[in-house]
Amino acid sequence: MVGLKQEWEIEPVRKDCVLEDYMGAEPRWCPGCGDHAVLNAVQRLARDKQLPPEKTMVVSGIGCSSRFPHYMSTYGFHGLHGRAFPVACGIRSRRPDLHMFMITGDGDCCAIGAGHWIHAIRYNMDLTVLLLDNNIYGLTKNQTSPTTRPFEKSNTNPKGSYMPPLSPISVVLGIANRSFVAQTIDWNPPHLYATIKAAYEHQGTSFVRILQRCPHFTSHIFEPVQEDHSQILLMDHPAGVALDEPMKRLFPNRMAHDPSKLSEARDLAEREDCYPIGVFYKNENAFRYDQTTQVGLGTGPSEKLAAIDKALDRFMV
Ligand SMILES: Cc1ncc(C[n+]2csc(CCOP(=O)(O)OP(=O)(O)O)c2C)c(N)n1
Ligand code: SF4
Ligand SMILES: [Mg+2]
Repeated sequence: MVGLKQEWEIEPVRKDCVLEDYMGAEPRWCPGCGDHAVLNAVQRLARDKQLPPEKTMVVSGIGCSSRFPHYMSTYGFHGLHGRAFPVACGIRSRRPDLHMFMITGDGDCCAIGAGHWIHAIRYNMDLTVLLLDNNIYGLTKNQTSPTTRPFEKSNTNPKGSYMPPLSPISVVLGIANRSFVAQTIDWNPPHLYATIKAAYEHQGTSFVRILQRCPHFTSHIFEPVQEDHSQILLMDHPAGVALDEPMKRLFPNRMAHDPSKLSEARDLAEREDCYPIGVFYKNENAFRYDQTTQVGLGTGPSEKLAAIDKALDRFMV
């Protein structure tokens, strides 16, 4: 079914979709930018899940990462800076039939969009949210973001950032009704793919922070982590990200973490000696606001009029 109005609906002839069916415009990110890897993972997932392109929606704010919808051959909305969450929630509140991805950056989500971020996580609508965190404002050419580490120099802090960085994972774990919180890295395609897949399969708002390389401005930040696998802590649990043997061999630091344990998840999120990757927290039974906003979706014009009349009748004198 395609179209908002019933009389406009057409039924497309279904065929098997290949990767090219999800590829939009030629990506204009810098060579080596981690955004390319995330795009590849989302396109592969869409192909593997055979998501109908006309039923798939990618919403973003503004930033390098937020150019994402242009590069998908699906529906998309490249919105306003910091406003990806309200746009995505608005669409989801009326369209239960869509497969929805939301792309945001550390500036877009954690700075200007922070108010919307908090409430959207609490609404727990069915959205796969990918935060591409390169620790910097990339698009506007090198300004300190809320996740920039102390002493990192940028155009806004030429002598180095003064502030302790905000931990997006700790923030989300602290919000009421959060239901899926994970972290991954853009430079390990199997873990990136498996994390996005687990997020997509979760019913509710799945929040994934992706440590994202920005070779143009912050190459020195994740390059050492890429070289030294011991800086990664692999969270291992049957309810978390599916790990294969090569992944386990690559990352020697592993620990069992049950994603139903919130306080353990919070302790892990606060660790500064390593980057934990995998699922911190998952709750499949959290309240979903979209299930309330979607009530009455099939109501036709005459039924709506009758309902309004009935409501107004209560005020008759
Ligand atoms: C209301 C508003 N304020 C500021 C800007 C300028 N602006 C555009 S993108 C951006 C920061 C992008 O950083 P981030 O979200 O981390 O994305 P990245 O480019 O790093 O992927 C800013 C400040 C804007 N477009 N709109
Ligand atoms: S500036 Fe950084 S984030 Fe933006 S496209 Fe280039 S490498 Fe990617
Ligand atoms: Mg950024």
